[in-house]
Amino acid sequence: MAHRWTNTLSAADVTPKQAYLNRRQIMAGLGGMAGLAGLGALPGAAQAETLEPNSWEDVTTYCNYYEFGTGKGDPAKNAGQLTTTPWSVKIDGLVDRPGDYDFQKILGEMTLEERIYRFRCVEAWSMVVPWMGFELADLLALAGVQEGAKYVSFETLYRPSEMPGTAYPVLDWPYREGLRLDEALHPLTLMATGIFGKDLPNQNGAPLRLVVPWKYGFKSIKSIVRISLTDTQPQTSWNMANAREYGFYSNVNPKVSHPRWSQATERRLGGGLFAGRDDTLMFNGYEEEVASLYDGMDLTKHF
Ligand SMILES: Nc1nc2c(c(=O)[nH]1)N[C@H]1C(S)=C(S)[C@@H](COP(=O)(O)O)O[C@H]1N2
Ligand SMILES: [Mo]
Repeated sequence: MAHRWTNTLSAADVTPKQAYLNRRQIMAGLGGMAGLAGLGALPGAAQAETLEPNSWEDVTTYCNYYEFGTGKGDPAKNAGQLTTTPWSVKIDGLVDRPGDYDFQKILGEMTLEERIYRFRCVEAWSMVVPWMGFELADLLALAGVQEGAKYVSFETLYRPSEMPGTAYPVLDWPYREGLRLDEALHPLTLMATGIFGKDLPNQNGAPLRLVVPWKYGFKSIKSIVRISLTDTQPQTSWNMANAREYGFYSNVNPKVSHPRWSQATERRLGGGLFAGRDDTLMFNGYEEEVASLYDGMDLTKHF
């Protein structure tokens, strides 16, 4: 019987892990020639070949989740108090079946195999994370995307009683993000529900958060309670806070510098003292998969 969560793609088809590893290996090979000159590059290159996931410790203690404070260690300290059951996600706007979707029920109907694994890296500190989750496209299919929809907007829970960071106006709460519909429907776009085969820790965005592997980390909105299909480009928290520094698209693009720093290289978190900086890859290494989404667009304007 066809299950509505059945993924027609096998993990091998959709997980660019293999392709990603190959690409990194090639990069390491190329870099290795020049890199041998500098001793510091050696451990970095060896690491790139295996691309081991970061440790549970790295992933769960070095976080960005401003609702729990702006320090990287704050979410791990403060997010424990967040209540994540029951959890419902309102899906509204240009959909056939708007409503409040019970997240635990949705998850209960999925087999473990349907919650596939993916990897990602994130902006200035980059991490390799074995995610569990399902395609955002699957969730949107439940609600039935209507003809005129062009964008998807997302909102995080706003619950001041459990979110001490929201007492400060660092961002205009609730946290908001958005994607163009074709980006949202891309099979790489993940609704993450777990890491390392376990449910998501609160600090990483329990019970469900977005992961867009070719974009900067801030697009990966956590603890989602609302998804709206719209025909106009949604507002996003970081763009609202500082439009000059944070655009709607937020694609990883080493050629476009952040106004205050270069983005041409990255250092993997947890790589150790001697880990060199790797060249940041266009679209975070997923160029082959996603570049066509931006054909004809000037990515220095649409950053
Ligand atoms: N609701 C919410 N989502 C958020 C953030 C946030 O502050 N609030 N920070 C973003 C940023 S800047 C990053 S880099 C990633 C970090 O995800 P991680 O802590 O799981 O590595 O979450 C993103 N999602
Ligand atoms: Mo970030």
